[in-house]
Amino acid sequence: VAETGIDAWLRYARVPNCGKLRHEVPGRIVALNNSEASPVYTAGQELALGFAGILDKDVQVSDTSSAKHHGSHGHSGTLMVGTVDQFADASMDVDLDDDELIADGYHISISGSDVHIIGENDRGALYGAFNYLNALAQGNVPSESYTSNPDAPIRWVNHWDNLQDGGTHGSVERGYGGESIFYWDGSVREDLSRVPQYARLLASVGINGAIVNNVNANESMVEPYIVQGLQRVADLMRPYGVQIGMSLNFATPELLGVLDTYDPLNQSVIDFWNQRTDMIYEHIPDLAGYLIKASSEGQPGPLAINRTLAEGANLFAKALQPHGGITMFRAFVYDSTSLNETEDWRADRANAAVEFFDGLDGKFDDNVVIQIKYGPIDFQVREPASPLFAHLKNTPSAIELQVTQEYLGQQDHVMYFADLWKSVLDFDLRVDGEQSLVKDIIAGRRFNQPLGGYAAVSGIGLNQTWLGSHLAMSNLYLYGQMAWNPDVSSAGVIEDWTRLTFGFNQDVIDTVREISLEAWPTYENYTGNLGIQTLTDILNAHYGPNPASQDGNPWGQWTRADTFSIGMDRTIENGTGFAGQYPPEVAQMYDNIETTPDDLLLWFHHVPYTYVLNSGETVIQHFYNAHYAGSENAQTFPERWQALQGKMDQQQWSETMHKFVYQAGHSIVWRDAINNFYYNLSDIPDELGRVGHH
Ligand code: GCW
Repeated sequence: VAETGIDAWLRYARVPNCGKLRHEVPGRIVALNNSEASPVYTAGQELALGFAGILDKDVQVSDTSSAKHHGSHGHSGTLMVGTVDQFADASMDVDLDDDELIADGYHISISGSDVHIIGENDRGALYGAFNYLNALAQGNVPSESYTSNPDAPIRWVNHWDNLQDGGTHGSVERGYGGESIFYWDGSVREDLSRVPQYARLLASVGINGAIVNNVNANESMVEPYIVQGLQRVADLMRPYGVQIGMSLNFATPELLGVLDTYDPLNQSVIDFWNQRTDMIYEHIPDLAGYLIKASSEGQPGPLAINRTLAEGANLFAKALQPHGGITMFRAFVYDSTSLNETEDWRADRANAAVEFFDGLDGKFDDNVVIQIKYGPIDFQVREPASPLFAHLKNTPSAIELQVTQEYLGQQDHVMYFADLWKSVLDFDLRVDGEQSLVKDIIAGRRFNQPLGGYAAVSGIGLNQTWLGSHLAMSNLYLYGQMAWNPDVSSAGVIEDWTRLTFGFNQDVIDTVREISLEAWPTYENYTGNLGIQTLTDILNAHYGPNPASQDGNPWGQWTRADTFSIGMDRTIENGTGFAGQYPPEVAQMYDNIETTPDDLLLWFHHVPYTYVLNSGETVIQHFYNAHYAGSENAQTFPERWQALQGKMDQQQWSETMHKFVYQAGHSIVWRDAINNFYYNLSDIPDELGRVGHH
């Protein structure tokens, strides 16, 4: 089947108990908006598609005109979907059971055989329909009314897609699922058929925005021929409630040759951005906003011309303000050229974000949101929560996650991000001595911000699996679920996803859940332990073991490994001072080696290889043991997967099997490369005789 995977978790495959369920769902669907661009219309179509696939039940969708005449259709009932206002306009009772709806939220009201899916807005109605279908596709007909509201207003994906890449192809930076679905040969594709399929997946898990080009942005993005192409993208996503936004290059006016400056305080620069923004909104009236990477990794920005990051961000915010757009301004600001590891013990890239944003809290316009990577470095296998979340009390913030597995096996190693993301979202930063969970800060609850939320680098491409791996799609599903409700259970989400994607076989569900929950600790074990970071090649591919590449360059992802000792001393007195960027209680915990958890020991402290951990092992012995344990576990994946043959789609099974066999082998390469590297450096053999000589 050539298309296996395209529908991902939205296959609407027939459920085993469809004969029974068919009679428990309404026999009639009414969508209270018949405009094809409306998510409510989409909801009606989607419900009909779902009933046909899941239940083998053909149901026509009718619209508002017939809504009033519903009433007694015997036991067959009516499923009606629309917004609160549309229900009222159709003279229907809007019974929310006293629950409150916020933007994008929905209430599903079940009374007898009638079902009302009531969205606070059009998008909310569509989310309610998808939620109802999610239950059906897992063999359950919802029998009680319920309400669901999103935890945070911003739930976006980011695309690092390039207009072109040397040749004609639109490539995806850190993408492992093929070419861009948006671009080709320096322009927007003619054939955008994958775009609505993708938007459908996004909508089904509550994602409401998509930045459609790389943060390392091309200045052509604001040229009319690109904007016209993006209008087509926006038109295809709008029926799914996904608003598009764009990344911009800070130096655009200069790079396009229109002006000889990009100074955010210069009136011609301000006029340039106002005019381009007005032009963009003529084509895309619901543009979500802009995403800006500035003054980082060689990208132009305000710092080079002595303007502040706030002045830079506000330039775009002011242009967007009349249109209701948002500026997402990235906190990933650091100088990748001047850090010197050997000469400066206190130099530390991890310090950059808090230092660069120092004094700026409250200086941003109301429609600026600071987008912060989950950790202070860069999507490593384990990082402490970025301390910047604790510093922005008067500025909304969003967390930046990666669905694409840049440092985490690039879709060739299995990964399931739930517990990694929770390790940051659930972390208590103790701002002002009070509970300050990262998830509460970004949702706007902790500091009373109207904006905030989630962004994830998606990485999908033209590959029929989207991400280059069937299992990797669980992370896109998970991302939407967690941005909607960060308290979802890691195990529950993967079970749902597996049922929806692979079917009802209990062995399949159990094995996918078990392997997925083991994936992160397994990978951490054979790549980088104790907070030393993912010991991958950081100079180029970010793939495969290369511990030597971390040190001796200005990128600042250092381990400071020598013949006796290892780790970044980030303590306050003797080290880089990074620990001191946290509020006092957390700073104290990390500053003190006794209270630093083992899994972040080398993130915060520089110790001899013989240092004894809380676990009782030495650092070096932990390295050896963990690498063996991780690799050993990865080597169980192929045989555990083997047992599922015939219990799920054959193509998906075999493509996944291929990945597991590869991973099992590559985990041995990782194990031996890392263990030998540290043995050669330290000359301390493995107590169990596996590494070095006795
Ligand atoms: O870690 C780096 C990635 C770059 C990326 C950058 C960023 C888009 O390796 O590929 O650039 O982070 O997040 O800006």
